[in-house]
Amino acid sequence: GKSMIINGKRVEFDKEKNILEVIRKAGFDLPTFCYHSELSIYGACRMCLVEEEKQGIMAACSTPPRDGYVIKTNTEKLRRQRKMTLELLLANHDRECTTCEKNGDCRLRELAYSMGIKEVRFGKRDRRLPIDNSSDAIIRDPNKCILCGDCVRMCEEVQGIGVIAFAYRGSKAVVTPAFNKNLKEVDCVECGQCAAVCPTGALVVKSEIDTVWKALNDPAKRVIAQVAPAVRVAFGEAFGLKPGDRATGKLVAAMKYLGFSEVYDTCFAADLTAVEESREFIKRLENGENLPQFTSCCPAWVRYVELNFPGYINNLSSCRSPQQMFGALAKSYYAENKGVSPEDLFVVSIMPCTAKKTEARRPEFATDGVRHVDAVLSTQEVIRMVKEAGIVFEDLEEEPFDMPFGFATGSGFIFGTTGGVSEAVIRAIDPLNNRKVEDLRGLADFKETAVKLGNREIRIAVVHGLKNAKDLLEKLSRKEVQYDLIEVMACRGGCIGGAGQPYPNDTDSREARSRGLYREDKYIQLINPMENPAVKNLYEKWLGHPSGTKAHKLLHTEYHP
Ligand code: HC0
Ligand code: SF4
Repeated sequence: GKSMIINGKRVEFDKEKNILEVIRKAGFDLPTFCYHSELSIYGACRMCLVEEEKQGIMAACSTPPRDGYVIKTNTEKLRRQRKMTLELLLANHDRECTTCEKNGDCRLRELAYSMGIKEVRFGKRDRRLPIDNSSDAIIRDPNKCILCGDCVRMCEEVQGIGVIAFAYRGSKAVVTPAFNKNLKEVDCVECGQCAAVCPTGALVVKSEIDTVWKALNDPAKRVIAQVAPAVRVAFGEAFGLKPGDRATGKLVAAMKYLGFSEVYDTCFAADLTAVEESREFIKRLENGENLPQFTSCCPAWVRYVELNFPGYINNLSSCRSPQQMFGALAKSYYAENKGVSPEDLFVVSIMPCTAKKTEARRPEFATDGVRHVDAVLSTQEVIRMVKEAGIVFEDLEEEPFDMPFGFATGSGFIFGTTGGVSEAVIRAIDPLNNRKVEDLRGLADFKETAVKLGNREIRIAVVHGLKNAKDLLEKLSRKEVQYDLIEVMACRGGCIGGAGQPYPNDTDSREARSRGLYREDKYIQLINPMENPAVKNLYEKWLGHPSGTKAHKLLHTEYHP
């Protein structure tokens, strides 16, 4: 086989696309800002420089491996060059680290420390660019941008959106939406993935922590929470657990200490969604209308269809997402039962997602001006609140979710990973197909399967990452493919890969988190959402029949181009 020598160590290589991958395989790390194995190679940050015996200095990310290379990664010359590059970046960077949202996770800060930068020898640039605060989900501060282009490539290559790009040249270069517009004025779907790859504080998730503290400290408010499926398998990463490890019980306990009166499970609402969505699907199959049915629980995907494929709006399931079904129930059924007025009830969602912040603000999800979901915190925001409150997470005694919205079947759990919503719908339609939907599991870009329903064959396609959704919709428009049900999640891996999850949000983490949710599913006796006793009880006591008049009023919605 082919091999090269890295820092004196011989390493074989085969399919590695560049030297950087071989170096990492050899057990050495190199600093990078602009390299992501899932994005195209840009080679601009110049941090991954290495020295080859004959070729001299080269960028490891953009050089293909070659048999016989003898490479050093940490010579004096390289150290000097890297430090210089870093200092130049720092000179142009707003260095108000203590008040920066990215403080704990900033790669620039981390590298400045590990490389021992004590002073920046170059003058600071004097221009201050305006901060873009227009989005409900992310804040863009160009003064902290180091022009690595990660966000640009993420938005274009993975999400197929392409609303942010490089503009101007030389010292005036910036990353910005076209024509210097702000994010609200362009077709951004607020998926947040640009912020998830940003190495600095140039793109960060918009925090609602202060709003939630205020409500928690307000004696007139009763504050309750719902926790999304994907949060439980990522939350523990901040407290020494591995991606995919279950943190549910301790998370509930921590939230009680934070002051939430009750903590409920969005997985319960996901079961409810699967019930409604499957009834809707059966109706559409009978009438032959609006097929294929598109899942609609991912708000970035819904926004994407509204903006880019308005002709397909009626294909979206009219079901509200589990987040909004929960919100609607909280402000009606729950409020009435507890004798709390909807204004005094403060509903907080804990989500892996940034687009959920936007969804919760959509005017259709409010009654008489009172929002159904009052605030949305990302997984990372709750991690920060737990740390700020001085709660020693590791030592907590596990607590269960509260009832009546605290019980879920396996279907509710797998909603949080790509393929899960379709699998839940199949379980609700045809329980005999249970556990026969392996084709829809896993993190492949595109998945499909066919299941028998009576004597009819139902074709299902599953994609995640909006670029993959775009490709599928284009094929659908050209009538090259035909499906009855299409599931789309905007983020790769589904919600487990949401932009609100802890870093790194890479392939390995996503795989482990996904396995974690299937493990939850495996260890619960009930997997058919139709059999959820708490859901059944709710229909009996309050909603009437699945897909009935009251269920429609509270649990369904309409979309707007
Ligand atoms: Fe998801 Fe959801 S599963 S979108 O992927 O459907 O964010 O985790 O909470 O609402 O349940 C996110 C995750 C949710 C919703 C649910 C759905
Ligand atoms: Fe692009 Fe998503 Fe970032 Fe908007 S939030 S700029 S759509 S990556």
